Amino acid sequence: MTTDLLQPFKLNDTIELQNRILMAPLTRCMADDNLVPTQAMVDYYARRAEAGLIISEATIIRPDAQGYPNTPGLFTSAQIQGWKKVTDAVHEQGGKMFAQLWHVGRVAHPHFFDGDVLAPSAIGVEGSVPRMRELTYITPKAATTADIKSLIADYAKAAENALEAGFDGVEIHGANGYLIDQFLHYAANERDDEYGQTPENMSRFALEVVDAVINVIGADKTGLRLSPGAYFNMSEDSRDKSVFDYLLNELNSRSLAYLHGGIFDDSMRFASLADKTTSEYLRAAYSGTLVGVGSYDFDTAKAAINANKFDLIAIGRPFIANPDYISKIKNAEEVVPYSDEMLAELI
Ligand code: FNR
Ligand code: 8K6
Repeated sequence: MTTDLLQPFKLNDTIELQNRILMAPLTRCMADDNLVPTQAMVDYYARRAEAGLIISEATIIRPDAQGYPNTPGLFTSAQIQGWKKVTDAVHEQGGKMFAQLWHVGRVAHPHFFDGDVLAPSAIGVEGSVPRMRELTYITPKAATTADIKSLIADYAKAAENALEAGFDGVEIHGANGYLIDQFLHYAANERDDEYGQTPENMSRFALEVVDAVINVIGADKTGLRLSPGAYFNMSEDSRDKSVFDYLLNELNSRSLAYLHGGIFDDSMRFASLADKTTSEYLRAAYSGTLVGVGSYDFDTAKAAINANKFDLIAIGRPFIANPDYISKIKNAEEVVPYSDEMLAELI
């Protein structure tokens, strides 16, 4: 029997999705200067409510989490109220939406806030903030144990704020070279305390964030994104797989809503993952619901799900180009190809 991606999917006892096609988290840098979602963002997300689940663009948990201009937040009451308008509009159209909780760690820039740039270790990245080339990245401060405790508490607070803002749950952004991922990779983590050096220690921050969020909103409302194939602002290290092996084994006992791979092209194979693709590696190591992503279209996603490579598909760029992506799939209409110029406005 073949799986129909357009039929409902039960994520768990509390959440049922209207189909298996998720809108991937997509940073658009369009919040107002107080990092509050705008009416244009309300309309943009509402137009995509036919997705099985919308995952919001990455949303910062506190001021020092920011590394790009006008990325929305979830730490002030104005931001919570702004997101409430978005989630109300999505719910009115019959959709569901999770907030992606974000801290960029060492790719934060003090241009955006007062205070230190925090990271696992004082190892900077080359380069500068995209589209703001004058903002060169600085060497971060290695987070103290007290900093780490406050970061964990702020992820939990942001999760609580997300529910207050009407989200159906959250996706913890543990991927793409940002804070949580920095702890998980040897290239960014040279700590010699209980957060570094061994797979168990390097997984500790990720697991403490996951457990703190679960504690506040429940595992059924908590998803996690991971990108074991290090590729963005990070270099590959053959020891990284042992960290993810440990982490995924621990996650197997957490009953998360889902685990989501983070990758732009899921046909890429990683030497550090025993030559597997992101989804192949995650499928083998993780026993819960897996979301695949990365340069899929409807047909390739359907084939992958029917081959049991993952359970749900997240679609990113095609959703930028096609607000009515799901209708087009249902009606077998042609999908408009994505191009980078489309990032200039929200359609
Ligand atoms: C992204 N991606 C991304 N990922 C994430 O976890 N949080 C984010 O905020 C963003 N932002 C973002 C912005 C833009 C403009 C792009 C193109 C991508 C990655 C995205 O979620 C997805 O993994 C990739 O786009 C691959 O999927 P598609 O586009 O091939 O379906
Ligand atoms: C100031 C105008 C802003 C216009 C939108 C910009 C979108 C920027 C996207 C940044 C993205 C982050 C995620 C990405 C990973 C890329 C990896 C190769």
